[in-house]
Amino acid sequence: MAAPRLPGLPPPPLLVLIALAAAAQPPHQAAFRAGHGAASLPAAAAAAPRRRYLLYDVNPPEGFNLRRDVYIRVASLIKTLLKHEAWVLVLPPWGRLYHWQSPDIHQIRIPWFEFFDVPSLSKNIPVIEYEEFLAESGGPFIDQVYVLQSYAEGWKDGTWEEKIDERPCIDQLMYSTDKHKYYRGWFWGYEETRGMNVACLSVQGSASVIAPLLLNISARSVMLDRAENLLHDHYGGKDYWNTRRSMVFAKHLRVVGDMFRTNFLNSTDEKDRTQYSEDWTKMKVKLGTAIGGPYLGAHLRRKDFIWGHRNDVPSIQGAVETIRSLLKLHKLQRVFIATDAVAKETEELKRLLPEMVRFEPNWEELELYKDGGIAIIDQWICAHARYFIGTSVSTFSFRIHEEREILGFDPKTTYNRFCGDEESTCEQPTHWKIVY
Ligand SMILES: Nc1nc2c(ncn2[C@@H]2O[C@H](COP(=O)(O)OP(=O)(O)OP(=O)(O)O)[C@@H](O)[C@H]2O)c(=O)[nH]1
Ligand SMILES: [Mg+2]
Repeated sequence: MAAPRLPGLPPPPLLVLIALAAAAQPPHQAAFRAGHGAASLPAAAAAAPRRRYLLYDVNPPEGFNLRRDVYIRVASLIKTLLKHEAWVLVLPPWGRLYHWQSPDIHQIRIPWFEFFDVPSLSKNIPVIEYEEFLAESGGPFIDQVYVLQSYAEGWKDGTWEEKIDERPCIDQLMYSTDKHKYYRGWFWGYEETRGMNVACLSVQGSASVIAPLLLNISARSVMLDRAENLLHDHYGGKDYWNTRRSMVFAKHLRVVGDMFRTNFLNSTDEKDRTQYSEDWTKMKVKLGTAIGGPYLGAHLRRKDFIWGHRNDVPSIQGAVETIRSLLKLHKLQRVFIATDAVAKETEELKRLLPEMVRFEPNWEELELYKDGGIAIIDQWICAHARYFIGTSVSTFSFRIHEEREILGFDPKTTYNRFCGDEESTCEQPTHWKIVY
């Protein structure tokens, strides 16, 4: 079942545009326009224009920051679908992430608003939380689940082409049927959720390659599992950046980071010449405007990176030497360190670098913000430093680069990374310019 190519799709019919406009309005307004008294229908049903739902999930071992990248890819798919039909993206609840290992705190079924500002996301594409989907769509049922996979045979003749085909599942299916023939699976920790149909799709290409297929089937709710198999429609393009800029961190986390900057790093937006708008669509800061707080920001990715990237990740000692020389070069007294290092390593860090500053949550803060929130606070503080240095090929560091680009830092102060102790070339990260 080879899907037709996108350019062949018909233009969006008028009715669809009207439905789209209704979908973009606050639910109660849309209901009134549709001629219903709000009281005459259950609230959720009244709120629901006939829009279709796109859900997705990512390979379990993938971390928080790659997942943020996958969101950007899926958002561009939604933008393509919206040219033809009213679709909404259902935000996949966070949880059970490999790195989120703090014991005794509840870390599944976490809605997006705990980490991101959902109204900001909505200024880019229509989104709803999973629980809103449950209420609006009439229950924990997903009409069609597609598990994305690559092609068993790899690239044919070594030539790259974008394609998508329903194929037998290559890996063992992570869904099984219950006695009513419904499919059961992880579904972000929502046990009661059921899939009505599950199939595997081999895919090779950018996110929108799947659009024609989605527009051709009748399932109202479609979940793409293993969505990381989709590539970016246009990495670094305007759509990419619009989506990235819309991924504003939740305000409560930014506030905690800002308080920490003020109290421990002598850093405020005024002093640092940070131009910030709560409305990301109004932010377009000239590079070099922001000077950042009087501290060095360093992201030291440890754990699996120590053995996974043996050549380009420094020893603790090597990192401290680099930090010392950067402090001297930039005439800074303070260094803020974001790291996932284990206790033994942070003790060594403290011994070698007694003046370092870290955000160390107490148990209540950890329970409140969770591992994901603490990571965001770390990223936010690094994003406001006079000079930043990150870890080679860490998506955690990449997300800090982007944040600093949005804030308007001179690229020289952003695209830097630690070198491995024995590394000779030590290529520095690429500067990705925002396209507004
Ligand atoms: N609080 C905090 N957590 C961190 C830090 N560095 C890593 N982590 C945790 O470890 C996870 C890193 O995993 P990813 O988000 O996959 O990013 P990455 O592992 O650096 O990059 P890739 O695996 O290459 O995509 C984060 O989501 C955090 O949970 C840090 O400096 N501070
Ligand atoms: Mg990772």
